[in-house]
Amino acid sequence: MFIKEIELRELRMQLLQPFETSFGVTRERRIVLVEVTDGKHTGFGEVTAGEGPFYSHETTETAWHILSDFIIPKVLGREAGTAAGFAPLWAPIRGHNMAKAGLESALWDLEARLKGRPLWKLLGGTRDRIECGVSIGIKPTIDDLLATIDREVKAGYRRIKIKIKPGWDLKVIQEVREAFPEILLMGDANSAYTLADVDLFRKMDKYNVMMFEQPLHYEDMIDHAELQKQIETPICLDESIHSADDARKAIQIGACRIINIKLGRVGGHSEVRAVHDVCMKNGIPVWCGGMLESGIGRAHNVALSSLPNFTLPGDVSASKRYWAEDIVSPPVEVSPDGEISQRLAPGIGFDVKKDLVERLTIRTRRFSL
Ligand code: OSB
Ligand code: MG
Repeated sequence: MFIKEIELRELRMQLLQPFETSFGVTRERRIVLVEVTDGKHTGFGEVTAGEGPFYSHETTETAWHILSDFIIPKVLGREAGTAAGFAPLWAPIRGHNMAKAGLESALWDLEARLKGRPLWKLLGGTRDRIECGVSIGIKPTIDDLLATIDREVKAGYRRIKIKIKPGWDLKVIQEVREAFPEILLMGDANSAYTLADVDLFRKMDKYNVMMFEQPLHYEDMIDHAELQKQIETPICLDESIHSADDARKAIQIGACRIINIKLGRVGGHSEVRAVHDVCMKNGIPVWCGGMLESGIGRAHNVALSSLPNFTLPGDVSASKRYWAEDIVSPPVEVSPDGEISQRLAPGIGFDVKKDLVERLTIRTRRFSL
C-alpha cells in the first residue's frame, strides 16, 4: 500500500435534534473526513472529536492541526504492507487518538478495498448482523424521555441508554423502570459524579440497570474500582479507556465489568482489536460506543462490532435518527427487530455521496506528492 494522496475535509452537519449530555448540548457537528488513495483505490475515515474539548481534550480543530502538521506528513509517500503497518509512523505522537483514528480507519478501508474484501471480514469479524441500542440525551421533561423511549423500543432497539447527571438520575431511572419494566436499560453519566455520590448509586442499584457508564472522572480508574466494590450494578468505562493497556489495568483493579469501545477514543481499528482481545481473554464483554457520527464513522462502527466479544448491543443506530440525509448510500438502516446487517461490498461497504459531501464541506486540504 503506497500512500499517494490524502485529503482532509471539514463538513458541517445539522443534527435532526439537539443531543444533550452532562457536558453540554450538541446541535451541529463539525466532522473531519479523511480520504486516502494509492492512486487506484480510495479509503475513507472519520474523525470523531467533538466541536469543543468537553468529552475529551480533542476537538475538530485540534484534529485538523495534528493530522495536517504531524500525522499526514509522516504517512504521505510511504509504503506498508497493511493498514496496521503504518501505525509505527505516528507512534511518537502522544495522545490525539481521534485524529490518528481518522487516518488509520481510512487506511483500513483502503486495504479492504484493495483486497476486494469487506472491512468487517478483514478485521476478523464473525457477526454478519449486529444488535443495536440507542443513546438518548437528556430531555426537558421525564414525559419527553418516556415518549422517546417508547418510540425507540417500538422501532426495535434492544437496549436503551439514557444520559444521567446530578438532578436527572434517581427519579428518572425510577420512572423509566416503572414505565418499562422489561427493557435493557443503562445510564451514562459522562463523568458527572464523584465518590461522594456512592449512596445515590446504591439507591439506583435496585432498578435493574444493566450498567452505569463512566460515572466518575474521565481519567480515573482507582475511584471507579472503589465505587464498583460498593455497588451491585456493573460499571462500564468509556472515557477512561484509551488503549488495551488501560483496559488491562482497569480489569486488573476491578474498575469495571464492561467496556465501551470507541474507534476514535482508542486510536483506530488495530487498537480496537487489542482492547477487544484483552477484554475477551478476561471475560469482560464489550460494546461499540458512538460519537454522533456521519455515515462513514457509522459504517466503521458497524464493521468493528462484528468482532466476537461485542456481545452487548452498542450505540450504533440508524442514520435517520441523526440526519435528514446521510452522506453514505444506502443510509445505515436498522431492521424492525433491532439489527444492522453487515455489508458484502469491499471496504466499509457503503458508497460515499460525493455531491452531498461537497455541499456540506466548509474547508478542504489536499496533500499530494
Ligand atoms: O458518552 O457515549 C458517549 C455522544 C457524544 C459523546 C459521547 C457519547 C455520546 C453518545 C451518543 O452517547 C452515541 C451515539 O448515538 O452516537
Ligand atoms: Mg459514554
